Amino acid sequence: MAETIFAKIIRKEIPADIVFENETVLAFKDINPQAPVHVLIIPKITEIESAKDLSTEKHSKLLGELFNAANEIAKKLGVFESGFRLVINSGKDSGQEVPHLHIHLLGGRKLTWPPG
Ligand code: IU
Repeated sequence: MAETIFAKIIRKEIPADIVFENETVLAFKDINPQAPVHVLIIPKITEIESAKDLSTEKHSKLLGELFNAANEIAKKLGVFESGFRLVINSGKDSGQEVPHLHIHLLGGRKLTWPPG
């Protein structure tokens, strides 16, 4: 699998505005924010390209950690009570650009539905 820019961000080879980090998860502000709060939450392991690669056997713990991180970040950035949206694009039709699993956390304004 080709290395993505997110692998370089994980290794701190290129800068990012990091808002959360632990042993397994990294989260940083999206460079092209679509809402006042727009953070990408990613696993530090690089082999999961998208949601379709997730399995209960291999990734249950990691998924719990990603969603725990999302809640912590929402609290830290002040959108936990007002509400926020978590989005995972998976594959071509979704518009996924970076083949490294990432959860978008969006908030800080009234979000419309359905998304485009
Ligand atoms: P997508 O779900 O793969 O479409 O989302 C990729 C996101 O990564 C997108 O919102 C970009 O703005 C964002 N991003 C980034 O924050 N930093 C980068 O260096 C690159 C993309 I490349």
